Parts: sequence; C-alpha cells; structure tokens
Amino acid sequence: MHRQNHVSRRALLAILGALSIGAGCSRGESEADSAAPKPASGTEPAGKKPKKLSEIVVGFSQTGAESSWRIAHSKSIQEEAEKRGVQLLFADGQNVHNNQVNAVNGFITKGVDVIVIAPQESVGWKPTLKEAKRAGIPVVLTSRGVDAEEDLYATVMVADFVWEGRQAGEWLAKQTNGKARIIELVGTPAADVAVMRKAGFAEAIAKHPDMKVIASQSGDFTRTKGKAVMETLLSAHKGEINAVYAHNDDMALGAIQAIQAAGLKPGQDIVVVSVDAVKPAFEAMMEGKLNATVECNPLHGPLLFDTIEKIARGEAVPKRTVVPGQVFEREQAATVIGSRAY
Ligand code: GZL
Repeated sequence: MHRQNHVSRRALLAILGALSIGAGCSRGESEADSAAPKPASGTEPAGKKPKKLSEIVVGFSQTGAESSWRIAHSKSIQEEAEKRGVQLLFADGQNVHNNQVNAVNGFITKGVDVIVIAPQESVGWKPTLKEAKRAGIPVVLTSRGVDAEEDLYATVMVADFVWEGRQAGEWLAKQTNGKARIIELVGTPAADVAVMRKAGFAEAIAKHPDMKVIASQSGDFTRTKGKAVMETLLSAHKGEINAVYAHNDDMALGAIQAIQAAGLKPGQDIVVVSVDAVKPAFEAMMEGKLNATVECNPLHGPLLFDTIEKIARGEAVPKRTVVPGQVFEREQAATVIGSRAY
C-alpha cells in the first residue's frame, strides 16, 4: 500500500494562492528584467545608515545538504560571500524546519544586518518573519518561497517551478506519444517547489488521456529515498510502469538504481525525466539511463549578493526574481557536460 504524500490542504491552497501573485511568468524569464524595481516593502532597515557589503553580517539558514543541487547552491553562496568580504553565518538546517526557525530566531537576537533563508518547508514562517520585520532586519528568500504576506520579506529568488513541471510533462508526452503509466517521485511535500512541479506536470499531461500517474510518493529530494520508494512501487506495479517523473535528479538517480536492480533497463524499458540538470544527471544521460532533465540553476550567489548590496544601501529590489532554465535531452549530454558549472 503506498501512502500518498499529501501536502496539507491548507498548505496547498496557501502555496498555490501565493503562486497567483507571481505566477504565469513564461519560460523562466526573469521578472526582474521586465518589471521596474518598485520599492519593495520590508527592505528598508529601520533608520539604519547604508552599509558597504564588507561591513555587514548575513545570517543564512540553509535547508541542509539533501541533493547535489543543494550542495552547489550552498557552495555558490559561500564562495560569493568570501569573494565580496561579507561575514556569512551559515546554519545547516539538516532538513528540519524547526532547526531553521531556531537559527533565524538566533540571527534576529544577534542583530545581523540581513537574513537569507532557503526554506525546507514553505509553511510555518509567519511569526519568525514578523519578528525579523519588527527588528528591522530584511529577509531574502532563495530557492523556495514561503506562505507569507509579501511585506514580510524583501525578495524571493527562485526558478519558475510550475514551468519546470510543465516542461517535464510536455517532454514526456512527446517521448511516449501521449501513452504513459507514470511513477511520480515528489520532493518534500511541504515545500512550494514540490507543489508547483507537481501542478505544472499535471497540467501538461492532462491534455493526454492515455498518460496516467499510477503512483505519486515523496522521496524528499534525496537519492536514498528515491531508490527506496521506487523499489516499493516497482514491486507493487509489476510490469505496469513505463515512465518516471522525478522532482529532482537525485531521486531520479535513486530510481534508476532500483530499476536496474529489478532487471529492467532505465532510459529504455522505463523512460526517466527529472529536474535540476546537475552534473551526475548528465553522466546518467550519457550512459543512456536518464532521458531528460529540466535545468534549475542553483548558482544564486552572485545575484543574491548583488541584491543584498542594494538592500544594504537602502535601494529598491524586485519582489521576485525568476532564474531561467532549459530542457536538456540525453542526445545533448556528451556535448554539453563539459560546460556545466555544477
Ligand atoms: C529548487 C530547490 C530544490 C531542488 C532540489 O530551487 O529548492 O531543492 O530542485 C533541492 O534538488 O533539494
């Protein structure tokens, strides 16, 4: 019996409601390019004089190290802080929401100049964000959003996750001529990125009556859980499955191991499509085991500190910045892998 991993209805409605604010952007085009930066509320440090980057302290609460993407994300931010002479207090949340809340409350008590959060979960942040606002400390969100009023954070820096899910669904429809019995490996259920990648994929395959998700279960964005879930579903759905959609490459790579262990050929007997486009995904595509991946660029460091610099100077920043991506297929892997930066 496979548990459906449901985001609570309240969280789902909250996340999708928040979506309506910044949703609908096309192919990951940066809204920052299109919308003139308006004075985003929640950015002006109350009565503080503008500071140079070398004078500020940034508290960064990271989800953990659940995937290759996350490791690249942390590295990009830590290296950029080093390069710009910013004092970065790095708190590894070990993928536990409450650890992150405690770390951010600690940053507030310490009186850091800016707080950066990559939220493990999108719900449960309002009280902490209100505290940060009361303390006059601007908050920058990176890699995922939160279910909170926009005036509780300065800006959010993410990919267009609905677009990513839609691209995966459209690619799979083309690849299977609209006939697929799909296993969906969901990311962390309470994270907006999982809700949105699921929504985008569902929207794309809804146009094809012979494309069905026969089971959808969370592998929490990790290779280990992706493998374990796929093992269970392969035996529960013997001979039925011809496609896997994984919300990230790490779960796809785990599923590929399970498919092989079951004596099947990943990439042939079962088509595999995922999201992130990390280097191990290109290696799997070159081995013919992964069919396609939708890029979600984790190298937020430079743009993040450009944004923090503006906030420290009291300048307006766009409320939302969408980091663009593209689809990579296995036929491209050998020529592209050399130029991949993560
Ligand atoms: C995307 C990020 C997701 C990645 C996963 O912005 O939040 O979390 O797609 C990571 O690999 O675990």
